[in-house]
Amino acid sequence: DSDGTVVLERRTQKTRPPSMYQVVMLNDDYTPMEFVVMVIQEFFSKDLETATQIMLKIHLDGRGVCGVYSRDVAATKVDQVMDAANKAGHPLQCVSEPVQ
Ligand code: NFA
Repeated sequence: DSDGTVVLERRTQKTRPPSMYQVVMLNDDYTPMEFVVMVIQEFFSKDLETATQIMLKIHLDGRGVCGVYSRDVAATKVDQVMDAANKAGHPLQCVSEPVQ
């Protein structure tokens, strides 16, 4: 254009980074069910009944969503869960992934 710079037309929609992330907990054979329920209550603000349902879903299906948050908050939740599990000596694993 007038100052000689090149301007490329964007013909496709600009891709935005995902805004929401689900915190997914994974099953293992060793972490006590009571510990998982406690962690879900404490870090995901669930009552005992809801936390128990989520824990059983993870136990039966291999994984389960504990909550959906912004990227930063989801990452903090993962850190909190992994910290608590490590300190208690349990192999519990937790990851965050973008909501499709
Ligand atoms: N599978 C574990 C057990 O039988 C319980 C568990 C549930 C672990 C959910 C991790 C996540 N003690």
